[in-house]
Amino acid sequence: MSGIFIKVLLTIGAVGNGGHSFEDKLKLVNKASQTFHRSHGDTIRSEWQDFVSMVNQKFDDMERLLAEKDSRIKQLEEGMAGQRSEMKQLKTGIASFEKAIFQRDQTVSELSLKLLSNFSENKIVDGDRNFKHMSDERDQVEEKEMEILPSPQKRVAPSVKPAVTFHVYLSSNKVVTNNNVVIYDHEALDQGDGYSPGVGLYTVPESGTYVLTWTTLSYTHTMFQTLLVVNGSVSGVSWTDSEDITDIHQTSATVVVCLDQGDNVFIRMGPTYGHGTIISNGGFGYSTFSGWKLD
Ligand SMILES: [Ca+2]
Repeated sequence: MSGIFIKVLLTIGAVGNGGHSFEDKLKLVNKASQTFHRSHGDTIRSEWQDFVSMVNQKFDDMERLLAEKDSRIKQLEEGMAGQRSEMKQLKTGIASFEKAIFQRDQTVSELSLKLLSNFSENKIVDGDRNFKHMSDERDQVEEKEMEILPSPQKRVAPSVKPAVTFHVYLSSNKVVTNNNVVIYDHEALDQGDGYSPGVGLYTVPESGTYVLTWTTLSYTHTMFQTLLVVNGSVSGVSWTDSEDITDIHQTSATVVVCLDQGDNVFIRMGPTYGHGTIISNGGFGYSTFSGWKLD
């Protein structure tokens, strides 16, 4: 409507026509307004009615939309209420199911215990019968094996050759001096018959790698060296020292050496000081010489 009115004003020249007083302009505007209303009154009413109709339509549409929204919200609320109810029922169902599982587990445990108990009781009773059954089966298998064999053969355990080894010791204390051969006079073990207790010499019965070890105890205020001699050469050395104290000291030495059959091995004294007494008895300990062949 205002667009049409301005168009009328522009048409009659009331606006923008310089040179007129304010009263003249006001008169011109009133005149233009009257002219406008006379010529456009029906148009304004029609446009106003259209406008009112449009607004009413908008209100109707909004009310309808609101009603639809309300209906939708109500449906959603009802749906949520239904879901809450279903969830509650499900929780109740799960609780019942868990209780049933727990009861079943208890039953299974009780049955397992009973079964285990019965099995333990019957095991002893059935033991002899089972053993007899197994024994009968084994006898049948052996009888079949015997039938397969061309002639009865006696099973003989393979003979085990004793390992070459020796272990000898002094049967009592021994006073020694430099370079004396230590004659271990008691043979505890001599598989291979290599050791001669009369002279203290070990003659290697078989070629191979040997572990040789000797243990010596020195009397108080005594110290000495003991030597492992192989074919006249020193192959091992041990030092036993209790010279400065009133104790008995024990030392051991170990040598691994490759030996040929017939080699000569013995223990000989090196430098010896003090009493020169080798201790060997059950009260303190035995001085020993041992060896064994590695397969
Ligand atoms: Ca011997």
